[in-house]
Amino acid sequence: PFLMNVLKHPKFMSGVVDTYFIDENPGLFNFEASQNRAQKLLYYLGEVMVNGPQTPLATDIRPADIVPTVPNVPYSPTYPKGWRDVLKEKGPEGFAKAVREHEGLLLMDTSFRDAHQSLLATRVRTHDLLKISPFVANSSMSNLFSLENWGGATFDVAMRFLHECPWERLEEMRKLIPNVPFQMLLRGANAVGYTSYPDNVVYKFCDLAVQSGMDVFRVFDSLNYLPNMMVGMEAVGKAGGVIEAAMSYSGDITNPEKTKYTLDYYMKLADELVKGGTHILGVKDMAGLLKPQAAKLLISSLRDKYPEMPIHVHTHDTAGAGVASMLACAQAGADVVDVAVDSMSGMTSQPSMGALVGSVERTPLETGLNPQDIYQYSAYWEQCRQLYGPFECTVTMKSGNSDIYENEIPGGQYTNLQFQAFSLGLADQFEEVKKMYKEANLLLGDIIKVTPSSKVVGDLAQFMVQNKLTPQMVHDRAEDLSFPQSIIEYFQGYLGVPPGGFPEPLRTKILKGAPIVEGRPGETMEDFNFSELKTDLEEKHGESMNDKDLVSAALYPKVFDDFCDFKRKYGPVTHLDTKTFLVGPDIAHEHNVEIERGKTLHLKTLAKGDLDAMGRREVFFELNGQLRSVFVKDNE
Ligand code: 3PY
Ligand code: ZN
Repeated sequence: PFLMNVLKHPKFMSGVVDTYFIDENPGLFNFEASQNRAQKLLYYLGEVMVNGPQTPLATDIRPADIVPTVPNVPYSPTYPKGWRDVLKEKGPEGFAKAVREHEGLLLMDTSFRDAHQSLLATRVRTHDLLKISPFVANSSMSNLFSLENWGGATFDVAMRFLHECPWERLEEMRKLIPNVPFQMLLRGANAVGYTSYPDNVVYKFCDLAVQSGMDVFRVFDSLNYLPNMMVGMEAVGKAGGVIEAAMSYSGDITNPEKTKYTLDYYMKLADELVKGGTHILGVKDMAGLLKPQAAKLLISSLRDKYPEMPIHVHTHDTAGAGVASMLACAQAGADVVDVAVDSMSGMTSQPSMGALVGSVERTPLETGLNPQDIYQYSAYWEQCRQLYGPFECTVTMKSGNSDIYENEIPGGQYTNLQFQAFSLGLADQFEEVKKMYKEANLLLGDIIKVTPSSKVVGDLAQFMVQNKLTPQMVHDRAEDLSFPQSIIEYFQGYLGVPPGGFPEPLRTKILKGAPIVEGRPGETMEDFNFSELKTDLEEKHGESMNDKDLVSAALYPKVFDDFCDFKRKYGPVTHLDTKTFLVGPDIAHEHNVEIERGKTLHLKTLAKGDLDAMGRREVFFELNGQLRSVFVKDNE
């Protein structure tokens, strides 16, 4: 095989080789690696065929037999200029200024992140994202303010369930979309995790994210706790990214009975974020509570006070008022609002791109997005979505739900809680959990609810339903109940401090003398030791680890270890098409797997053998015309 590689090498064929030829072309030795990778993939496919899906499926719907049609884009040697060109030319401050000066309404498309986090359990794979990426770069989608494509739950889910590297996803998308800014969701001092990390982890994460192609960072904290937000903001700023500090919206500023999260509260918080150096002011309405009237009041007040500050608003369409609210924001002076492409919009996702674009057509707020492009883009996503039937929220969710105005459950969590209850056959229990969610929130101090604080509220609500506890009983019996760990940690101060502080005497009763973290949790944490981690990981996995691997491991130690073990065993499963990845190939099915550019495996699945004396089955394939087989232990 080495000789074959040499003979096919273009430089060798052209005759211009000297004695350094081999040294300069280490790729000549790649034949072993690729054969190895092919064999590992066969082993993966065999495993799925013998023992079933290797990633847990949530519904009975099978992935559709469909190859989503990628819309054609006219070939052009250059990309249309987009907002990323402005960012590269002018830097974050100049970019913010240009956004503010722009006349029409700008849109962020969440289809690559929040939309599928909300509707498909964050399961959309790099494979399907990359296919539609050239269309985003070359169509009128290139006029988007940004494409939200990273952060939030995607980092964790990519490794844990999709067995792919989140950094590679980002870098691959960047290669295909050089002109549209990428945006991510950063959970402040929690980075892309569920708890506080030492500051140097957050700094390194942001630095590497910018190096890998990230542009705009929406920084929030799940309690709107300013010191936590500041760490994220500083880390982004230092890395050279665009800081979008976002206030998480709760309550209803137009309701005089709601006295905690008032217009005054948000104006003061905005002041701190502006003083703290944000480039863009974000309003993050994670539960879809920002009704049009409140949107008008909040955004126009911010607009008046900060005439030069770009304002970017995020919402979820859970109740069904998303388009109306985003329109109200735009009319009140927001520069950018969030939408998801039509077929990935609505319900707990973002409001519809096509609906909003249509609503402002031929007005001064015109978006620059061509409806014809939206239809094609949406058609791709509609087909793609069929591949993810096993994670489809519409198995249980059939419509919008305005009860979020009462319970304030964030979009992504609403889907999860409903799913959990329905899949346990406890549809009625969902109604109970929602009611208790409201009570749990009040017990915890009427807090901001978004990852990870929303998990604390959800855990307490479920705990109360399971143990048939009323709020009064929680108060009375707090010292004797064994609360879920998340609740104890919240009261210990591991997430930071909620507005108005922790409720007493409940805190003292629940903690029973457990230690308390004062102030910002990261402040008292020792720097994370990356060089020690490197040595440990390299020893454990027998391969060299780069900085991105180290950050993945610092954020998610166990998930990262499992990811490495999986990759070593099964190879680059990210190259498999989604149906094959999830449920394996059918017998006689033929397909191509491009394991690297220009290197394609032609695979045909032939047969699955009988159980042998050792409890194994032999699975037969044709790989590039040659018969191959793997033995897989049957776990039945
Ligand atoms: C996340 O933190 O992942 C969110 O989407 C919060 O809204
Ligand atoms: Zn969201």
